[in-house]
Amino acid sequence: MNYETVRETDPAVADALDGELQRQRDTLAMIASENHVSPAVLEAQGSALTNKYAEGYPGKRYYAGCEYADEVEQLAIDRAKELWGAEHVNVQPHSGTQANMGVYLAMLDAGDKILSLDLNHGGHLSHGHPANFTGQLYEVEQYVVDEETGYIDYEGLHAQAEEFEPDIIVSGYSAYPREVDFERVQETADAVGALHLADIAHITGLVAGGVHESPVGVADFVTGSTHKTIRAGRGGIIMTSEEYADDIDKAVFPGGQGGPLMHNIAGKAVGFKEALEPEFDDYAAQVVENAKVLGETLEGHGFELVSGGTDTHLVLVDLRPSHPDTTGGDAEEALEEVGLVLNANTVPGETRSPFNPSGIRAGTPALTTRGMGTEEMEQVGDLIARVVDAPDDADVKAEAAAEIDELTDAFPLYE
Ligand code: DSN
Repeated sequence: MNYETVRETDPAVADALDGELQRQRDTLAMIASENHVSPAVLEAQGSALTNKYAEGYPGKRYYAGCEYADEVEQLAIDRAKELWGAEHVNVQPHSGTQANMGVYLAMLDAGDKILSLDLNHGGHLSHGHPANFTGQLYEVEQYVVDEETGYIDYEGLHAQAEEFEPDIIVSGYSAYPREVDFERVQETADAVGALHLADIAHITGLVAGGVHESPVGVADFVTGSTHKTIRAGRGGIIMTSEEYADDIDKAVFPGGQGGPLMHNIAGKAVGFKEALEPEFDDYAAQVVENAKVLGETLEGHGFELVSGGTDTHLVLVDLRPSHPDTTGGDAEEALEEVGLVLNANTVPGETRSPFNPSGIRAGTPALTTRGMGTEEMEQVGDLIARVVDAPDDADVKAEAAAEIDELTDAFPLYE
């Protein structure tokens, strides 16, 4: 892989592209929302479809020349239906947030009520944060996890829903390590006459791979992004029943977006085809197994995991009990210096600021894509512990960096 053609036109951008490729090759990508897509997905995303305007949907476009755009979008839709078992799929949202926006625009009026998980407890900006359009347009109340157990407080959610009477309840999270009980949220939604949006952005691949309960056919709307655990082209997706199909399609286009990013939709189609292969189920199972071993290794070194473990692709570490003087930002920075990239994250009962919170979030999707297994997760867990225990020790960091070089060489990326 090289950027020779870009270099002829624009050496500055080519340098940055080369730098990013090398960065990904030489580091351990443990931001839980990231992954490494296949060369086929990359090629599709870099295709001539980027030039095409195709407002509308397959067979009903506002422009001529859409025969190949139609073909690609229909393939993406059909494959998504097969992967997740949805009745209706819209693959045009530019991102997971745009997918959520499609649902809100379709179903809510300004001032309507959203009940969603607090961002500090693992929620997402697009679920009603005051700095996001959702917090500005709608009336939002947030539920929490039980701070003792780290699990969603489903009873508290139910009681809050009875009191607040939301128009929509949002489940599905961005920093929640446990399996979500979508049926239980649905029972609450039914009891209070609310719609239910399950945002599975982080766990699309785990659901498709059969290692996490599916909300499809349970919740009214299922949204997600398509480049995280599912490892397809970058963007968003909405799944729903025939009942809401027209409302959703109109809310995405022309409601919230113009021309679809057809090159990204091609990347979605290719990634979905890859995910339909039986090997993808093995991949999804390995992602979860790797996260479990990573978590157990960290616990063995005295770290405290929110909820005491994980059922998913990520672990959330509360540094306060084991490292009271180390912030999530300190840990993130020291680990990045040695070549391990994860993110500082808020934790339930957060006592610091969101800019430098008390936790770190680490995910296994990208390392699993590189072929790493449980043995490597033990090594990575040991490495994290050594660096976070001594973030200012140059010898410890030099040794950790050398170990990461060996690991990344042993599991090469985009050769
Ligand atoms: N930025 C993503 C994450 O890291 O969870 C969510 O959009």
